[in-house]
Amino acid sequence: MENSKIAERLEHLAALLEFQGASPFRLKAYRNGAETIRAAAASVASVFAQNQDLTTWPGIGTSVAEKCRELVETGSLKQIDDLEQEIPPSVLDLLRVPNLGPKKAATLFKELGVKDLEQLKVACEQQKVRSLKGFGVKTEQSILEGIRIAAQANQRMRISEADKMVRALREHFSAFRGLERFEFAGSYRRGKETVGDIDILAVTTDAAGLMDHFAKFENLGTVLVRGETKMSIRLDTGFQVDLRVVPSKSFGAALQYFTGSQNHNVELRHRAKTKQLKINEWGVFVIGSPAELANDPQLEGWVAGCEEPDVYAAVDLPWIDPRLREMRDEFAWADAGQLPKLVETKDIRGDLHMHTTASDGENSLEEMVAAARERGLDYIAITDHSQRVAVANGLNAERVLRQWEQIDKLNQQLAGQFTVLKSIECDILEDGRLDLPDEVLAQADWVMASIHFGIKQTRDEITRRILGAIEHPSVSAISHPTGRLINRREAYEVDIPAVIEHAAKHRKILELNASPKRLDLDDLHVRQARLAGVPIVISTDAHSTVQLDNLRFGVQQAQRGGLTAAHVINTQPWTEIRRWLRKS
Ligand code: DGT
Ligand code: CA
Ligand code: CA
Ligand code: ZN
Repeated sequence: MENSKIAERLEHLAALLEFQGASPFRLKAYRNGAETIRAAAASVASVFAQNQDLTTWPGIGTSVAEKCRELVETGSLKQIDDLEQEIPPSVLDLLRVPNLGPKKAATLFKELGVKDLEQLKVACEQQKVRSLKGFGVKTEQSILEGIRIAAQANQRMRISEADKMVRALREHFSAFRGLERFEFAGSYRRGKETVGDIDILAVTTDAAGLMDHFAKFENLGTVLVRGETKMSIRLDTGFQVDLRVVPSKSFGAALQYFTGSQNHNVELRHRAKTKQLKINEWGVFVIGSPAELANDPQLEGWVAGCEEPDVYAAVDLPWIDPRLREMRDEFAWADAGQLPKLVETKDIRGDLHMHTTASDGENSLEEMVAAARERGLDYIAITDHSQRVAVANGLNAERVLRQWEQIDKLNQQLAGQFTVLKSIECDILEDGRLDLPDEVLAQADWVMASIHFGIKQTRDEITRRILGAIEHPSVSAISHPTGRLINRREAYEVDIPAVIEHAAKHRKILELNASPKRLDLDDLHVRQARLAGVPIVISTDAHSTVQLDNLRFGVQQAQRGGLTAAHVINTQPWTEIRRWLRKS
């Protein structure tokens, strides 16, 4: 069982216990444990396999360690099974309604049989809630209002949604005169695949004016709070944006602080302490100095804070890219003077996954070629779906061979200016066979194999299918290896460490699908692939010309996995990739 799954189960257990009214202390133990495990470089399963002690990890006590052992050994937790006999998982959504604590939620469930947000809405509309003990007309009203927020709070913004909003905010704020500095912080700056809320930092001599301007943002829903230096709004989409106005001498420190991650910042502050320094959102201060006592950069004892690199320099560290600030490898790298030069979008030379009108794409082969050339790429692979994906008009052998003839002709016209690869996104069928005959696949330049059906199979079955595809001589890469759809569908059960190991052994490539709906592999898997020496291909899976621009989301995820250009195979010319594949 993977760390992310273990973490998710522990969090689920905490939620169930919270509903039962367990002590906050116990809940915190499980939640902290989950966080540690999710961020850990080593796998929990391997710790047990090597008979090591999990309680040596920070924040993991004996009871969390026991739960982890049970999860690894049995695949489930008896306590969760027992609790779910009484509490259906959907009931936990009730806790997301603002001001509806576990006690009231339990009453609604027990007295009215309310099992989810939808039923809660109906109960409120039928005025059944107001007559419960401890509730009233007012509570019923506020619950009704809170349901919409709760439904929204279920989800975090996908990075592409956040990106769109950030662009709009940037434009809006640029119209304000007197803005000295302005930057987005938080998980957005760290390039996370989903963003909980958007954090903005600003320096201005007119904070009140800036806040008035913020209140005129076109996508504003409501102003949540407004103070002297901080203002939070809810967007019309339900998501939150925090604005903080900071002194000029604190800008770098605040940017560092509010970029996070929290775990990264804890380590940074710890290092400062050993140097008799304190780092907070106001600056870097000598402990015990007048500046430190007053958090005032103007007083004696202020060390740094104007610029973010100064904050790191104060503790003898180089500036660390925000994409790496998840408390994984970054401090070890920095200490060794080995921070990687992360891959950038401009390093990418070709896109090896896209669809055309031949299957479920919106644009023709020629349009995709023109759009890719406009974007400065040197080559693309046309990977339409294979026949099994009938809903997407997948190609059978005959159609694919005809498409490849068309591509041959096109390449002749292109006369080496640009290369179109004969390719296919070939389904790995439910029984593990590939969806097209071997002799057809053997004629392709590049074959991506992927799973779209049989996604409910067991972990063993799905893993075996993928391992089998990796062994197939014509397969070049496995695309979207876990099948997750962000905010919509969990990954299918698959042993990714085994897939990575097998890819390493058979010299195959794994995809980092750059679609913001997928971003699959994720950053932690990408990191594992890097450690195993498996090349990553970052590709868009574009179903239209505009989606070719999604490359940057994939690049950002690769950066979070610590990849340099050398780890990403499509930073190479196509001839190099072909040579690498043929060596196998
Ligand atoms: P999100 O919004 O859930 O995607 O994640 P973040 O990382 O943007 O978290 P957010 O918006 O709550 O806070 C932004 C950063 O500010 C966070 O990464 C670390 C820092 N920060 C916020 N609140 C605290 C706090 O109470 N303690 C510490 N140490 N740091 C905090
Ligand atoms: Ca945030
Ligand atoms: Ca925030
Ligand atoms: Zn595709």
